[in-house]
Amino acid sequence: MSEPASPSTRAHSRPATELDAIVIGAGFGGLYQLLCLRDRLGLSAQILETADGVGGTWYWNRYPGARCDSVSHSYCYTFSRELLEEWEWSERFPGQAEVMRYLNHVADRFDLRRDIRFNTRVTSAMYDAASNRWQVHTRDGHRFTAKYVIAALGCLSSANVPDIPGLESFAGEWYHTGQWPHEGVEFTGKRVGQIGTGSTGIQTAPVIAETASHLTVFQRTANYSVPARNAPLTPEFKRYVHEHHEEIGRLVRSTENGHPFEVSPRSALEVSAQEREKLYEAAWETGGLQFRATFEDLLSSKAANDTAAQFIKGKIRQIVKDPATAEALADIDHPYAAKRPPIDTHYFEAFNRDNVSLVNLRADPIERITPRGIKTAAKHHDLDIIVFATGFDAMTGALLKVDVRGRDGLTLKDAWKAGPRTYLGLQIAGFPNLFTVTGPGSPSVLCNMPVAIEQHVDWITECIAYMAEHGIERIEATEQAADRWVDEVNAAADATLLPRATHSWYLGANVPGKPRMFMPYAGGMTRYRSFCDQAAANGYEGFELVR
Ligand code: N01
Repeated sequence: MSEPASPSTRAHSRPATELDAIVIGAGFGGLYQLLCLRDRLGLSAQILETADGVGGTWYWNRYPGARCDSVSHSYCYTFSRELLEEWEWSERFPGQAEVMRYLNHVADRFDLRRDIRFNTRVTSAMYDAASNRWQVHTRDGHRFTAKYVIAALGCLSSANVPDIPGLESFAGEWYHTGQWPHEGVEFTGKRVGQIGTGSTGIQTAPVIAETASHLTVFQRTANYSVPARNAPLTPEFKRYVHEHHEEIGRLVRSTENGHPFEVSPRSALEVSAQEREKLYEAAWETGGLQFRATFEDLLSSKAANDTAAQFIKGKIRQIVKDPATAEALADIDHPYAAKRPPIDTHYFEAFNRDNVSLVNLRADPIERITPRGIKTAAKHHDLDIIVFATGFDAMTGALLKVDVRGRDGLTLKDAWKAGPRTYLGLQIAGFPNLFTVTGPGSPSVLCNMPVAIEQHVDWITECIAYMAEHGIERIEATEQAADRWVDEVNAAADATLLPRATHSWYLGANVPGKPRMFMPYAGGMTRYRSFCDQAAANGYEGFELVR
């Protein structure tokens, strides 16, 4: 998957396309950013997008069962009243196809396609100090120059295929869930092996099991999951949503994680065991990520968290009939929600099917992939298809695949050698006029993504407008501000149980050799937004502005 580090010679012979701004990526972030730059600020701007359509992560993650974990009425833009009024979601948790319909509708509704260049992979972005412009090169040999580059590549867009020996020898088919073929995969009558039991694996296993002759799930780390309880939206609920757009918008912007539910103010330890059980039962019946909000201290107190962990483990043991399988599924080694908590549709129930089995890799590790399947220490598993639900080189992987060079030739790879270092997740010291939408160091993946994205895009847009108004040509986060921000990001994470899941992708631990650093900002959206707003109100404090 390595990209050419420098533009082809062919590229030099073509004139560069000159723009005010280049946006990389046509997902939720890029689409809204283009609209703001072009239609609100009147700038010449283009999105460069690898895929042949809009959608970002939703374009690539078409695996069976792919569904949003945020409730539909909060998983949307709020910037346009008309858009809110004309769009109607059909299910509590929208499936991949419905989210794609929504994003395609947005692209058409705001006439965005004319400024999106599809099938265009950015290979390098280099800052030229003399002209104060970025030189952007694409794999197909085009050159662009722009004053601003806005990286909207998504937090979960660089697929992580583990380096398991023998993969190249496998005679069957194999797929990564994040690069799923558009024509789909036929599982009927096939022996399928699925590696990975994160949010993706937990969504896809029950669906694959419906048609595969056999599904073997290879689990390295057992995981919690709570039922999604997805369902079609009732006419009454649709009416409620249409009548309460403003209230819902206000709510998602006021909560710490951008979801339309409040976290209970109660501690799990201040109620009786009986009352606690009743509340967990009710939350289990309601389903969804809201389970996390049953008590205020689930992510700050290990003792409180243990009560939720024990409840879910108890549910797993109740649901899964085979005691050995139940034990392996319930043998979870980290606090509940310290890794991104999955929600599911009959995941644990799938293990009661005759055609589904579990391999506990902690007891029986993978040795290699063979032409016929997967060899673990204990036995050979014959397979026709291997599905890698093995996640992403999250938060930094996609941008680091681009050869980004800032001031004085500083490469992003060098700047982030010890882990991603940003100011507010919005800018990187040494990289003037480069902005990152939901970059590392911002709440991003700990928040309902469209809420985090709108906040970032609005901030970036206002910042660029301020620059134009004040004759400022260059903005760059200072080293001191970035240092302070890294301390804040670490302190925010350390105040929670999140870093205790030491194998989490939040820490970069899922990719061998990746520096370990807690990447998203765990201090909550309210606190985060006030840092951003304050910096702007103080004339972009923490940034160097050059006229
Ligand atoms: O990826 P993951 P994901 N051998 O990294 C295992 C978002 N999302 O695609 O835990 C064996 O969470 C790995 O094991 P371990 C959401 O934010 C959103 O599931 O490292 N196993 C783990 O079980 C989510 O958190 C939605 O020990 C290996 C799994 O693969 C994020 O995307 C839906 C392995 C990877 O889990 C990523 O979720 C889905 C190896 N070599 C996802 N390498 C919606 O809201 C990795 N694993 C729609």
